[in-house]
Amino acid sequence: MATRTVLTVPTQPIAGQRPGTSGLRKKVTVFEQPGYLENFVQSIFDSLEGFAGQTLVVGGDGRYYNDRAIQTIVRMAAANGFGRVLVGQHGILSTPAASCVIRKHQAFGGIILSASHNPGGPEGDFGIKYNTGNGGPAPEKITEAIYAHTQKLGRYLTVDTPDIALGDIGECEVAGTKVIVIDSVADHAALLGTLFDFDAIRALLASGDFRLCFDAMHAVTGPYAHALIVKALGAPAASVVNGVPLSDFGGGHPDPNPTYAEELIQTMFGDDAPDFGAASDGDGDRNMIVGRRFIVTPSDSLAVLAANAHLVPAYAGGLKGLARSMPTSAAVDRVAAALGIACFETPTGWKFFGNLLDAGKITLCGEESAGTGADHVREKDGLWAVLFWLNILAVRRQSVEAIVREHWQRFGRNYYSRHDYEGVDSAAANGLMAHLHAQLASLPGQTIDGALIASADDFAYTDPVDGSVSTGQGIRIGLADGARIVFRLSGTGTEGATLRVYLERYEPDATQHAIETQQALAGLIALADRIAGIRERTGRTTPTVIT
Ligand code: VG1
Ligand code: CO
Repeated sequence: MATRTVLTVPTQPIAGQRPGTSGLRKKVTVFEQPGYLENFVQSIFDSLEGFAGQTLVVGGDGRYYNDRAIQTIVRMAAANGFGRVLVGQHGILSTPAASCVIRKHQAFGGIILSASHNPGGPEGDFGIKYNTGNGGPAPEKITEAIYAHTQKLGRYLTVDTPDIALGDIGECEVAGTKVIVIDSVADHAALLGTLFDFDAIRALLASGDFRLCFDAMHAVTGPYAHALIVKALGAPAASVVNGVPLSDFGGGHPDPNPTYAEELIQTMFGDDAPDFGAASDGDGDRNMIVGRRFIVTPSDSLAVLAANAHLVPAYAGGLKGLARSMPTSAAVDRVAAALGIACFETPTGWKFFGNLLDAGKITLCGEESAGTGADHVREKDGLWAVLFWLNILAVRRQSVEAIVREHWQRFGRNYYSRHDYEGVDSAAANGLMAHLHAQLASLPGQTIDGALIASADDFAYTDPVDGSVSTGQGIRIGLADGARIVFRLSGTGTEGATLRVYLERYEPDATQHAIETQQALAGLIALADRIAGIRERTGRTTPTVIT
């Protein structure tokens, strides 16, 4: 092996490098500042122990700055003594694929470059996060250690070597470290192939009376969707739209919700709508499921998957348990109760599912933000959810809408909506949260506009596996009739603050299941404003996005 000529570059701490809900996300222009990326990467390495000679996985969602960042990280990984670096071809690895690759190749960990659903391009956002050897996002203990290190580091290590050829699958050497450019799709596609009944899905697609549309939103899932939906399952190539990853996502906002995935919604509500529609986000970990003229709420989707898991080969033997993030609707709790298994309630962010999955306490989990996943990897997995739905549809041969309506009939309906107020003045948003905090003790027992408030707290979570405690995870207000309002500030935004208001009301009566969601929640929406003073404090009369 060639000797490493490691360069020690002096640097200074940069303020504000604290990872949020899912890694460090900033404007590209911030990341392009000299030393910004290097400082953070060195802080990751300095916070870890025992990786000498081990494997690091590196890949991203292909957004602007992805390739340059990868070259920097490869040099720094070599300088810091990793033995091997696995990089996705063209720098591409969806978040679930990266998780799969880390696990399959027994890597020490991985660095994923993505700002997920945030817009890309030179004026857009960039992001970086570290995943541990289980393939999952680093827990808070590690992200906090990384942040602490960014505030004191004085140097970073790199080597002076040429760029590697990201387009060519194969092996090369960077200052004594083996760098392998791998197929971005193969490992993940092979893993998904072991979970679902591909024959049944193939038969459904070949039956002639089923059509689907998958919108990759010009983000990372295009190549994955082609490999799985078109090549492996035999759907026509035109079933995948916007399937070529672009560094600015075609100017779009790769967030699979009815507002930003407008094109898919138009297709699915059009005259010649296909039977099944789906979209994924920037880094491929989220999913939106749409039936013909029928949108499936992510919280309902999780519940439907859990209730139908016995139809899928990988889960036919039973589920160990279920989990959802706190703001996610309780629809899945009812399924867990019916199955007689545990249902855990975690803070927002996939990192909180990792211990439960590792400990074998849960099999499926999900979030209201359109993330669903299972124990096959340690990230949420967009295409996994799509294949799961296709598997169910192939067995049940009913429409998406019929399946969801039957589900409500059996379990009752959790009317649910999230209202996002994006780009709110940070001081105003913090003021609103402080105002809520100040009311926590006095709210229970009060009747406001006819609604009796039963509970009010700031959600704290004690991890049942390692006992770690996470506080300040969102304000919950529970009404005596079981309805619920949750307020939290986003931890993924890069401009001002984003206030998220989550609204939920349970309706057991099947004759009341056809109400339009916003109408069904109108009383709660008004109550949320009354308690938090949203309009008055943010100056907004309507949310930016309603999902
Ligand atoms: C949002 C979602 C959360 C999700 C996170 C990362 O976080 O609400 O459920 O885990 O994004 O998803 P926040 O803090 O903005 O509410 V992704 O697809 O951006 O990796
Ligand atoms: Co994502």
